[in-house]
Amino acid sequence: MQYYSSEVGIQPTDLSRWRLRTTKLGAQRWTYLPEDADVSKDPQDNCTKYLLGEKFPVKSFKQQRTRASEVLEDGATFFSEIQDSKSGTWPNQYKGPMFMTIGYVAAAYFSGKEIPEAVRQEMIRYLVNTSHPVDGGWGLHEQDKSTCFGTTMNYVVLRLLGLPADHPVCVKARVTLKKLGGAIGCPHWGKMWLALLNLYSWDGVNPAPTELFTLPYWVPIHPMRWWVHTRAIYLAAGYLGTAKVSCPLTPLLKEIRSEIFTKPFDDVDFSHNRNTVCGVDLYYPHTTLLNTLNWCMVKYEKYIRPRWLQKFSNKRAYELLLKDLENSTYLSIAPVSGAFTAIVLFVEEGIYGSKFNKVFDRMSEELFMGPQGMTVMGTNGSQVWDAAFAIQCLFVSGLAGKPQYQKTIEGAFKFLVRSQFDTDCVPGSFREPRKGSWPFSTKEQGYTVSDCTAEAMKSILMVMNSDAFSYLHILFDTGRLHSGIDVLLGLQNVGSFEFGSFASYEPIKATPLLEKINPAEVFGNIMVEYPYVECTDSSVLGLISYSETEFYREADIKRAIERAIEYITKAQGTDGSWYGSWGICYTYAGMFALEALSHVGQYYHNSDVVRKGCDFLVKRQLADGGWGETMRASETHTYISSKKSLVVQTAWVVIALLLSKYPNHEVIKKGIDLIISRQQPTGEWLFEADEGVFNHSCAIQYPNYKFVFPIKALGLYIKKYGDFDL
Ligand code: LAN
Repeated sequence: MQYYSSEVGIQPTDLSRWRLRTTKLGAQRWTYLPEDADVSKDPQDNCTKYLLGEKFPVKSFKQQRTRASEVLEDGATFFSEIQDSKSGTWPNQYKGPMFMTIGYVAAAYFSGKEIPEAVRQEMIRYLVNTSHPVDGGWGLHEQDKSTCFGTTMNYVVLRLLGLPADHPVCVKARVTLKKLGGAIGCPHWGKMWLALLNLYSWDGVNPAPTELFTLPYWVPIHPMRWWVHTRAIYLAAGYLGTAKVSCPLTPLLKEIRSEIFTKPFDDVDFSHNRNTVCGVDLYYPHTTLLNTLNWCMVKYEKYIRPRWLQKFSNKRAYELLLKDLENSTYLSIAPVSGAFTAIVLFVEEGIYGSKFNKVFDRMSEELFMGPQGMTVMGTNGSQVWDAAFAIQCLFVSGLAGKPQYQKTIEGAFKFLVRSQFDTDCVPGSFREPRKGSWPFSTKEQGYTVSDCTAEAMKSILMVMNSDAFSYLHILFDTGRLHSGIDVLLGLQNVGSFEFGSFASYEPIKATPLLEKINPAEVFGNIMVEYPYVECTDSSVLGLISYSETEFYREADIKRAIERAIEYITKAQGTDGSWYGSWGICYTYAGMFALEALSHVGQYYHNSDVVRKGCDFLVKRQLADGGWGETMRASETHTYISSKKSLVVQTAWVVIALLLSKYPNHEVIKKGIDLIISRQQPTGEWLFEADEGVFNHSCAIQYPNYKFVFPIKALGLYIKKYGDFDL
């Protein structure tokens, strides 16, 4: 495939030299073999080839498939082929957000750490390939319109990585940036990165004082009650803003200063532009309350704050940050907080600091290669989440017993077993018990997620209850699930407004009114935890699957399921829909909700909720027989159909309808036909559009969804209606 980068003279590295190294715990690291290495001694495996967009001999390749069951098996075979044999996971370029790479590059530049040449080259290539085809800018996420945030950050990244200002890509991006009003319109995080890089004055950045972290925990707005991501970001960024650190001005930074504003740097009135955010970027405008607080904070920092207090509160923030690093084996929860944290450690310890070096080193696990180049991902991967769905789709579709998938399931199962948390967090880190639960990516990352725990538990139980895998039963004792159940039950919300629901990482600990001081400007719902219908659905499914074969806290589990079902019912819109917060959008949440309801005996024929839920989806079937939703649906909270159906969303709806026992076979069959028609001769399905979302405004790709959900949909269909000729 021809990429834009080659048109503008940006050459790829030698792709045959890239290797993906993984560990048993799922860490992923791309390495580039040196020029003198003998490449043939260390051949690329299928997983790596696939991830680089290269061909490999495919077992399932057939000239012509004649039966639906062949479609199913070939899809599953291809998927098995791209499993990483060492870890048992399905590594993928978990990309989309366009504000992650700045963190890695800024941390490297700030500290003087070298970025390996091949990485540098591929990062440039990725950014060039994802620049907007018309105006050359970048948005909040890959498919977004150009925004001030995206364009400023990625322009600065390109320049720091060495692309000259007169390169056509930079020239084009600069025109767009100026049209957007220049870097002055960046949202809060953008301004912070710029200030750290000495490309902006801290006077123009709204304060994030670390004094907040010194408050007693009973204060209802204490930051350790916020959403785990937001508090991790503001812990590190708050430290840096409170200390007002900036890297020394270099000739390159001086040049960039002169390129990103609409007037000379010295003429920019920073302090009067603290609240300036480019209109195109703004998703979540400031409230008057936030503006007032910011005004007060600025005065406080300038005239009132004693030096000792500033030092004291930063010391407190640093202590908390070190605890977080201990809990996350120096990964931090995700790349944004990780990069701010790396700079904090550099400031504290200097270039030879052992903690700084550990954090910087682990940042490499967030870098991921792909056909368009290399980028920093949304997290250090999606290992546990994907492995859990992989096991489930093979079991549900009746393929688990077949010998050709045995190794696949075994690998994924062993990975899940290894990934269960076996320690709690260090005392004083304001974290919930985590022992027994599971994360989204890896055990080393350290953060429990409700639905990941439930889905992992469900998958482990599938294997543990299967005779075909009895040889694996020695590896796990279901008693180990007791503590997982304890964690999961503890995550259920008990407040009156969100009663019975599950949030993402923790139970809700503060009021959503805190959103009134959400300073991020480009994201909604980031301040606190919220009840999420998908997390609640998965949790119900995990608890039900557990209670079918295990006996522990039976009454508590029963009550938790009842309460959760009540919540799911209440969360349904009057039109029968459920809004999806982590996938796009109503089709995603609809599938999870209807699956959960089906497991408590609610189907189309006996439940109004299910009937309405199915009818909502069926009404949106497209002429080609499938379903498709765009990112606009997540942003605007209204179902917005794509023109052409998408395989993943079609699979979600088909699964929902099948599990709900939707009576009209025609409707379902058309969806199945669409899924079949999109399968490639290799057995794979191709990327069509972003499947995931977060904070209402940022799209993110889940590359394994195009396998696990079509496989599950086809398998369920064949089980119910039988195999058929194509
Ligand atoms: C994720 C990815 C997975 C996702 C699910 C498991 C699918 C969900 O059901 C629960 C929430 C969770 C774990 C989740 C939370 C937010 C994440 C970590 C992400 C969407 C991936 C990237 C995102 C993170 C917050 C990005 C940093 C940006 C901020 C706005 C703080």
